[in-house]
Amino acid sequence: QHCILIGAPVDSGKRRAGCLMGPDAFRTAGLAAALESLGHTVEDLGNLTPAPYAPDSNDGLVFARNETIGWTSRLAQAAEGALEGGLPVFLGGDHSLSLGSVAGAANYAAKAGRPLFVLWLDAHTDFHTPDTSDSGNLHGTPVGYFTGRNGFEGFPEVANPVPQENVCMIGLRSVDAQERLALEGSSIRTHDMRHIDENGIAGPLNRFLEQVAQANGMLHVSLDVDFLDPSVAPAVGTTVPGGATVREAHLVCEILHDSGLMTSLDLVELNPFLDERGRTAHLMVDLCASALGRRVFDRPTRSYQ
Ligand code: DIR
Ligand code: MN
Ligand code: MN
Ligand code: MN
Repeated sequence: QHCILIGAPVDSGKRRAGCLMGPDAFRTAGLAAALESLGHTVEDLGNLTPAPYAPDSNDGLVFARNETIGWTSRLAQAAEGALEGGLPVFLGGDHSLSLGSVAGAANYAAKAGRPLFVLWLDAHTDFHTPDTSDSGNLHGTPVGYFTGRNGFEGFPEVANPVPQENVCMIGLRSVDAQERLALEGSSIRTHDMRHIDENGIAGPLNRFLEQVAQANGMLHVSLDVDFLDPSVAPAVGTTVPGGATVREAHLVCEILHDSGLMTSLDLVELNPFLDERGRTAHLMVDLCASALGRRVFDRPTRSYQ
């Protein structure tokens, strides 16, 4: 495959800074070389900048709204364009980058006459709107945005909202009250950590992938660092104990590769400022490699401890 790395140093989606260093941490951890060693060609588009935006006053609850609007339009454009040429891998940046990456992928899918599906690997559901958010941090809103919820006035129009039944979330263990309410009335598929504990992670994933295959869908995968347990992935601002293990996460990625269905990928919320000697960055790179074909026996021997 032709992998297109797109640096998205988005740091406007929450107040704690650091995700802007994510793209270079992924590069330093050897992402391009890992993908090339699997036989892929890799093109690195460098880091994007947001479209021009009005300065943010930050006197209301919502943080850095205009900057996030600038990123959203730039990233939607970039996603739509890159999908013409290969498999875009967005190097975040915080999760607000997915307002743009998913909206752009949906525009591309609509042009191609195929439905878009989204796999959300996250401790959180990110189903807020700017009106329901308790934190005012827009990294909690991408799923709300690309499924077409109201409340995103001033953001680029979502031309092709992703149908709720095409969204599958795995890894959940931190859902705000307002998100829970909205999800109860939605057809988004949610799999919380208890479900994974009791049934394993492969079942719900395989059922979702069958649905994607049957519809000849495109599949955007959004991997938030906090999907992983903080004991193995500490470099994220919103750690939540009880997350996916290293093997659960690799299995998801290995199954994704075997399915051949993934058409775009976000690696988000890595905050290198909080990392321990690149440990989280390396794990994310290894997971990306698994999603692109690395098998257990191909893996370089590396200790995370
Ligand atoms: C929280 C945190 N639900 C919020 N969201 C995060 O700010 O709305 N998403 N960390 O990944
Ligand atoms: Mn998230
Ligand atoms: Mn999260
Ligand atoms: Mn392959």
